[in-house]
This record gives sequence, structure tokens and C-alpha cells, in this order.
Amino acid sequence: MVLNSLDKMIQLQRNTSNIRNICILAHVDHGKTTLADCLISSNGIISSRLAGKLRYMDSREDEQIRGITMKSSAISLHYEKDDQEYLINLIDSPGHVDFSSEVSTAVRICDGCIIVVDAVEGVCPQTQAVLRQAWLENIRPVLVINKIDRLIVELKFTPQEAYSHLKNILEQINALTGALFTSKVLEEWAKRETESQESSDSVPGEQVYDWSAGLEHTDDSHLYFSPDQGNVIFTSAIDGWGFGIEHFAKLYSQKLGIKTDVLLKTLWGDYYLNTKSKKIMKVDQTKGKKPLFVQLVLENIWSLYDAVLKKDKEKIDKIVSSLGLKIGAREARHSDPKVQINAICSQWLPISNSVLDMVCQKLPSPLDISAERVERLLCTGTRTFDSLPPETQELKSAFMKCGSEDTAPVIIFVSKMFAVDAKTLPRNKPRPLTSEEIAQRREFARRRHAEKLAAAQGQMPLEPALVGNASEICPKKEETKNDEQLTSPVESINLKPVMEEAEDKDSFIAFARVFSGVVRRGQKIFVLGPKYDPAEFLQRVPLGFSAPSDDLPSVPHLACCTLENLYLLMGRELEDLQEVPPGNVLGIGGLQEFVLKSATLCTSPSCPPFIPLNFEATPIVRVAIEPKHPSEMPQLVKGMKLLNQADPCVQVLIQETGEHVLVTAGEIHLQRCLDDLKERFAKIQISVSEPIIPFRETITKPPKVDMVNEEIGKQQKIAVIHQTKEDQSKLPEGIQVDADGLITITTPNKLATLSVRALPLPEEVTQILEENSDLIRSMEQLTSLSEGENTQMIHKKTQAKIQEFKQKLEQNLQGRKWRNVVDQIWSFGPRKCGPNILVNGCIDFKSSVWQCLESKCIKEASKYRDFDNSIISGFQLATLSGPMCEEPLMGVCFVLEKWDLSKFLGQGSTEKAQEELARDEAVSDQSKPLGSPSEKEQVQDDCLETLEKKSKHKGETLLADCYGPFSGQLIATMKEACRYALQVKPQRLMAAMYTCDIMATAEVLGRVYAVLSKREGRVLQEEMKEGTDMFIIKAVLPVAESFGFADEIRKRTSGLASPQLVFSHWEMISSDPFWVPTTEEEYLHFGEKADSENQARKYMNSVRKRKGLYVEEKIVEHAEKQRTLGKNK
Ligand SMILES: Nc1nc2c(ncn2[C@@H]2O[C@H](COP(=O)(O)OP(=O)(O)OP(=O)(O)O)[C@@H](O)[C@H]2O)c(=O)[nH]1
Ligand SMILES: [Mg+2]
Repeated sequence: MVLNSLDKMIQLQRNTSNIRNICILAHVDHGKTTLADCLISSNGIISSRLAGKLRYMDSREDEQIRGITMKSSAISLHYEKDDQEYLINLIDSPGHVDFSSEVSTAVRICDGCIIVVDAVEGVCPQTQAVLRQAWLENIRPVLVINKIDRLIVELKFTPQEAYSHLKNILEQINALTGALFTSKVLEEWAKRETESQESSDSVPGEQVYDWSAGLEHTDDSHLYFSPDQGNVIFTSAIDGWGFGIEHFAKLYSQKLGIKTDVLLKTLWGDYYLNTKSKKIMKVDQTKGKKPLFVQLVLENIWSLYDAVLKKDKEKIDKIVSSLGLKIGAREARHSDPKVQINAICSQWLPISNSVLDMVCQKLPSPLDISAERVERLLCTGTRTFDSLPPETQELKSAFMKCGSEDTAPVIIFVSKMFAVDAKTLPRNKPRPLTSEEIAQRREFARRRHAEKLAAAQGQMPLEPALVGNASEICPKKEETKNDEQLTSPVESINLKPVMEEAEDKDSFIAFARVFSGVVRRGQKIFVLGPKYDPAEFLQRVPLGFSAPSDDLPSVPHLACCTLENLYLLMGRELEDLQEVPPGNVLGIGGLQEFVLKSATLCTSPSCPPFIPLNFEATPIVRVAIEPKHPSEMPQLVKGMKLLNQADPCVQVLIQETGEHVLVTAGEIHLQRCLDDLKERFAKIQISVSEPIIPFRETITKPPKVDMVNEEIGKQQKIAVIHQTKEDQSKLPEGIQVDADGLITITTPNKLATLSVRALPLPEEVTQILEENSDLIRSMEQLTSLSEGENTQMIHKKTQAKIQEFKQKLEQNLQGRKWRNVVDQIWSFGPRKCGPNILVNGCIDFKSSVWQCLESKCIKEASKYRDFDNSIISGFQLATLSGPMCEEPLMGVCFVLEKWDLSKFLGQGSTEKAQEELARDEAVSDQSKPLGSPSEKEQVQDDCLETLEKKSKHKGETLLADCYGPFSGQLIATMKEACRYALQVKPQRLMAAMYTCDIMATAEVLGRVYAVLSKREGRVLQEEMKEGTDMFIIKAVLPVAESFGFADEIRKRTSGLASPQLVFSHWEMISSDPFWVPTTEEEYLHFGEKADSENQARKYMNSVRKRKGLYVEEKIVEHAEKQRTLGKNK
């Protein structure tokens, strides 16, 4: 096929109804990039022989070396079918979990997706994840079951077995879709229910509600994958073939004389052909009849593979001629059967036709965007679509129309920024020469040659300017003065310096899609930050103001920029464009200063920013980075900034300690980020710390058994109490602890006393808090702005959510200990949204996080009101870093049981009284004439007394002042109180856990288990994949033990098993990091010094060491000897 010209692509971009924006999604290694290669080769961009080998979309070197895709990238393809021409904007995405954020960026700008499933491995964890992502973004999927050749060659299935296996895969994937659909219907159902309740609140009796939306009544048949629906095809990307049943239905309808429609319905499923009556009947399994799919489709393919693999020349020739194919002599004689298969099959059942056919028929065009999707994109945060300003709601029609007229607002979403080498930008690329230029150059060379010859013969002196390479490319004016014509066409004169300058500069291109309007080069446009609120703009700016201009009134999170360059994304290449019509995927240059990772661009300020991308992976692996040479720090800082911009999911932080920290989604992601930093963005040598493993600190209930599993009896209990008493004696003076662990502490100026107790929260509650951290954050925002006028209207839905959250907490916090606790929750921490709570147990002061639920915020006039912020801050600080190793706390409830400020308040009143007293005295001095000396003495005595009193008060005030402001003291004291309250309880560390899915064959299963148990992993589930000899193992593994895990598994199993690690949850490490043996059995079992390794202590100390904290390590010399001595005594 001929390569399409840029003009053709530009022309195709204008026909919106024939555009398909699609991405390829799958589990790692299921063949996305190989499939993309096949589709690309159909456009002549790469040769069909190289399809599958080149992996054209993997343009990075490390992608090629590792054989996995790391970045999603786009390419535009042309496809023609039944005199319709289509433009397909294809995005290849990575399948590895570490890069799942790249999937999110791709899905957002597409309308449909191809889900690829490996026919052998079937549905894998990432298949589920990508299906969910597609679902959440409301894009339509079609299915490609790939690697069918493996069923023939590797698993040696018969066609019948293969059919059952394929049926099974389809059932699995449909079960997933079904689950997603059910949850969505139920959610909508619930939503409508609340809405109907709301509307019935306002207009009683006018309730129009369609109860038929229940599950039973909703038609979901179009959602499922089924070959007869035309949304499933079977392929072998590596061998270049693929088909949908439509192809065979058409073929056999002629041969068998059965209508195509009938065949379409029966070719997949348990139907068979009664050859005598030429009728299609339901399969009766007992009679051993073959389904049509086996008989008419699979058996043909199987026999072709069979002939080629057995090198049965005669049979091959027969098949080829019966199919009417022409195989090139080179392929026909090739010794490698794969080449032969590819040559035959790619002609017989070309994969690109079947895939692109399905894409064009079954996937929607940009014009088909659903109202639901538009509303979802526009409703950021806690807003509902109805609560948006009317101007914003009007934009919905622009989205739906996707119009290109001048009045249509331009709306663009940038889903990521990617760096390209400036050399590859079209403006820096040498322009291909036109045929005229080539002719002129030839003429020029010919003349020079003639001159050279003449010079050699001594007829003419050699012109120095004509010697040397540079003059060949860059002839200067003087050199060509004898032929003026030559100078003008050769335009590469200035090319070299430009390229050199651009060489080490990376250029950032925005990966974007136009949702409405025509984007033009040089156009001015608003850049809307994620927190931009159109309502705010509309309030501030006079009506009718819309076009972005320089004299923009300053509105937060809104900027204005010019679109400098527009590009057509062609895989590894970029092509310059002047304008881009709506519905297209494009690259935009020149946004580096305006967009960090993603953004919404619009010519209308009433557009809200799109909802944030929904990332599946949590960045968890952190490392600290330093330049090898300290003087290169500025380069590192700059490089990390660029890296942050270029990767959707990496986080770059500078910790309080001054360390530069990189947080990544996993080991491979980390490696890629480091490579990028070293070779691309910072270009310096760096040293990388060991991965920083996050922990959480918590407390637990006192144990009932000791470390050797003996029940803790009375005596031991006494021993334990003694030990805690000993511990308590370590507490500084002035802090009291009761037997229950209630800490009472006084501020340094002795004017306020706080009593705090720490309690472990039930696990379920911690989990609820974690799940709802976003909600908690918005509650916090609501409370702070509860006086705003429109809040009530906006937050109805959120309020319902908050109510639900509260109820859940109440359900899980039952029993005497937790009575009324939920109502008294005062704050969450750390950062006001974490999984710890502060409970206000003081009777006379009411203030809780649930205030936002009340329609009017009651500002309570309390004497303590002014200081509650200090207490909350103290709590926040305490939960941010715990006493064990300064890691954040988790699952702890602090109860402030008493709070005595009376002295402080009292002091305030004495000061006032004193002033009054002083004034009184002055008055009395004047009014009272001095009488007898005795009287005088009396007065003097009085004066002395008051003076003394005065100075005493003054001293106290001074004393108080030297401790700094009272609120500060309160913060510090609260923080200390929380820390001590923790320390008198049994403390535990919590470790981050990965879930790990490993697929392994039976032979290597033992080795996989060995590696898992060595690294403290725990197997949750093991099952056999139906129809194969593969086992699927689900396990959990501490993040702390996971480094090098994937490599070790791969090495030990010779590459047969490869794990996928995804962050799952936090888990308490049951051992006590401070434990020392107390009972006799424990002494016997662990030795006096407890020198067998304590995992929790090891972790704690390693964190403390890293943070430069004091580590209490017992250095024991001659341990054995000391013990014997001790025992003999
Ligand atoms: N037997 C067989 N192998 C295939 C087929 N398609 C792809 N492969 C092989 O599967 C491996 C992975 O293919 P890729 O195309 O890189 O897979 P991918 O889905 O892009 O992988 P990631 O991008 O890393 O998620 C390669 O070794 C391919 O040669 C197929 O149809 N049959
Ligand atoms: Mg790939």
C-alpha cells in the first residue's frame, strides 16, 4: 500500500463522522504492540515483513530492549472500506501495572478501545483493570482474542478443544462486564432514588419515576462480547491473520446456499450442520457432532498449520490454490514455517482488515459522544451537573455537536505531556528535496566535477571555496556567483546551526484531543488549572467577555496562552499542521510553561476543568537522589522538574530533610525514571539511595498470650505491669499516667492541663477512613466555607455521601467504649484527612467534623473556642510522625478527655482586676488626706502588700511569656500528650503490602513458593487455569521484601513465571519492636538478650538509621559467656 500523504490525512481529519479514536488495551505481553505493527503495516509505514518484529510504537530504546511498552503513543492511519474512507487515530498503551497511568491518559482521549486477550493466558489481572478503566471513562470496547496460533502450536489443542477454550475466555470476560454493568445500574438506581426523594421533597405528588430501571428490565445484551455481534475477532498478530465470523459467514453462505444472516447467528455457538438436509441444528453433544465454528472455521486453519509444519508441499499448494492466493517464490521456498504461514495467512485472512473493519463498524465516532460522558467529564469534585452555572451547562451541546463552525468554542483536553528530542520536530528536520532541487544539485555536482578535471589538467586554478564537505551542503553566495540560480533552492544553509542549538533541548509536546471547534495555530486560548472554578470567573468578569486576551482580569487558576505548534502524531514522527478540526487527537507544542501534566484548554472561560484522570496505580516506591558531584545540584533539580512533567504518575518531592525524593509506581517504573533522568533530563551522574520503604505506626490491644503462646497468667501480668511502670518512670516529670493509659500533661507555663488517651481503632474503621479520604477532604473544605451562599445547593449529593460515611462509622464503632464517639469526632489526621481520629471527650465543648451536615453552621461561643485550632494542630503533628520511627500513624483514636484552661482564663481576669485595683489606688491616694502616723503606717503596709502582689503577678506573667505564645505551647503540649499516650500502649509497625499475581506452570510452582516464603509472602489462593497446565497464584508480599522479587522469580523459574505487583493495603506486623523476654519460657526460647531476629525492630531501626535518629542498639560482646554467668548466679 502506498504511504498516505499529509494532505490526505488533513482531508480525512475534516470528516468527523469517519474518525475513530481508539486505544489498544491489554494485560502485559498479550500482543498490543504486535497488533499495532500489523495495522501500521497496512498503511505502508512499515513493511509487512517487519510487522511484529519491529514493534514500531515502542520507539524508546529501553522499550525495545526489555520488550515491554512503557509509554502510550499515537499514530494516525487511513482505512478504506466500501467507498468510505476512515481516519483511525490509534494509541498503543502499556500493559505493565507500573505504567497503568499511561493507560488512563490514553483512555481519556479515545471513544473506543480494542481489548486484547492472549488466547492461552486468558483474562488476567490487568485485563480486568483496563476493562474497568474503559468502563469508567464510558468508552466502548471490542475484543481481540490474540495468539490463537499458540493453541495450535504450543498447546496442541484439537479444534474442538480450542473452541471450548475460547468459549470459556469469552464467558470470563463477559462475567467481568456483567459485574461492571450491574454495579453501574445499581448505582444509578440508587442515585435516581435519592433524586426522586429530593424532588418529592420539593414538589409533593409530582413524582415521575421510572421504576423499571431495575436490573431485570435493563437491556444489556449489546454490552457483551460475542462473535455474532461482530465485536469479537480471533487473531494471531505474529502470523498476520485474523477474522471475525462475518468473513466465514459470507464465504459459506455461497458455498452452502444458506443465508448469511442465518450463518452469522449460528457460526458461533452450539450449532451443527446436518449435511444431508443442509440444515443447521442445535448440537447434541452425545452424538459427537462438531459445532459449525469448529467444522467450518477452526479445522481449516488447523489443517493449514498442520501442512506447513509438516512441510507437506503438496497439501500446501492445494490449499493455496483453492484459496486463490499467490505466494511469492521467496516465501514459498523459505525454510522457516512461520514465514510461510505468515505469507499464506496474511493474504487469506489479513488481520488489519478484520480489526479495522470491526473498529469502523462497532466503535463510535467523536460525534457519538454520550451526554452521560460529557456530564461526567465536566463535574469536578463534589458538584453535580445541574449545579454548574448555566453558561457551563450550555457547553454540553458544543460537546455533543463536536462542530467546526467559527462560533463553536474550542475545547481541548491535554492528557499528558511527553518529551521529544528537538531534533525530531518537523521544523528541525531536513526538508526532503523536490525533484527540481535534485536535478539542480546533480547539475551542480557535474559542473564541479568538470571544473576539478580542468584544474587537474592545469587549465584553471583551483578555487579554494569549492573544496571541502561543507560547501557541498551549504554553498555560499560567492561560490556560486557564476550561477545565481543555484543559490536559492538549497535552503539547508541555516539548518546546521539551528539543529546544533536544538540538539540537547527536549521539547515538550502535549498529548491532546479536540472535543469541539477548530484549533488553529497561533490561536489564543485559556488554560484551566484543576482548581479553576468558572463560577468565580463569571462573577468577577463582566458579561460577554469571552475571547482570551492579554488584559485578562486576574482569576485564580486561569492563564492564557498561544498555541504555537500543532502536530499530527505519527508514532515516532510528528507532522506540522496548521489547524485541527474537532474530534481529532493531536500534539501541541509550546505549552511547557503552562501545563504541568494535564489540563483543559478552552476559548470560553465558562468551561470547567475536566475531572482528573483516574489512576489505578498508587506510587509507592520511593528513592532519594543525589548528584554524584554536589556542584551539579541545579541540573538535578531541573531534571527532576522535567521528569515530573513528562510522566503522568511520578511524584517528585523535596523532603524536610532536604532530600530529593522520587516516588514511582514500581521497580520497572523507577528504573525508567532513573534512566530518563540520567540520560535525558538532567544528563548527570546520580547516586540513588536504597528504596525508602514506607511504614505506618499504630497501637494494638494488650496481648493475651506471651511470645511462646502461653497465656499470660496473673504473675506475668504483674511482670508486665512492672515493666510498663518502669517504662512510665522514664516519662519526664510532670506527666502523669493512670493504669488505663490516660496521660495528663501541663503546658510549660503551667496554665493549662490536657488529658489524652490513645485507643486502637477497629480494622474496619481504619479501612473506611482510608477509603473515604477524598470525602473527608471535601468535608474539611465544606466546613471552612460553609458560609458561602451556594454551598447548600451544590452539595446535596455530597451530604448524602457524608451521611452514609457517618453511618458506616457508627455501625463499626459499637460497644460501651465507643458510645457517642462518632458524634464527637473533632478531626481526622494527619493532614486532616488521614486514618486517625481525634475525639472530643469534653462535655462542655461541642464542635465536630459533622458540622457541615447542619444547614447552618452554629458558631459556638465558648471559652475554649479560640484554642481548638491549637489542639487540632497538635493532633495533626502527632499523627504525622509517630514515636517509633517518625512515620505517620494509622488506625489510632485519640480521646481528649479533659481540658482545663481555667488557670489561663483566670489569669486573664486577675490581670484585669489588677489594673482596676491600681486605678482605685490612684484615686484613693488623691482623695484621702493623710491622717495620724499610725494610719500612715497602715497605708504603707497596704501599699507594700499590693506592691508585693503586683510583682508576684508580674513575675508569673513574665514566666509565662518566656515560653512563647500560649497557642504554640498548647500545640506542643497536645503533640507530646498524644505521643506519650501512644507510648504507654503496645505499639506496632504496619507494613505496606503488595498483592502479587503469578502465573506459573506446575514444574516451577515449588520454586515460586520457595521465593515467596523466603520473602515473607503469604499465598492467598492457588487455582488451575482451566484447560491449561498453568497455575494462578495470588499472594501478598510486604513491599519491604519486594525489591528484586520479580527478577528472582524470573531467574529461578527460567523466565516461566513473572509476577505483577500492585499496592494493596497496610498490614500490622504482629511482633512488638520493643519486646524483650519476660517469662521463663520466653527466656528459654529466645535467650536472655532476645537475640533471634525481631523483624519489626529491624524495620524500625533501619528507618531510624535512615532518618538519622538515635538507634538503641545493644552491642553485646561474648554474649554466650555473659548469659552463662548470669544463669549460674
Ligand atoms: N505466538 C504468538 N506470539 C505473539 C503474538 N502476538 C504477539 N506475540 C508475542 O508476544 C510478545 C509480546 O508482544 P507485544 O506486542 O510486545 O505485547 P504488548 O501487549 O505490547 O506488551 P506490553 O506493551 O509490554 O504490555 C512478543 O514476544 C510477541 O512476539 C501472536 O499472535 N502469537
Ligand atoms: Mg506493547
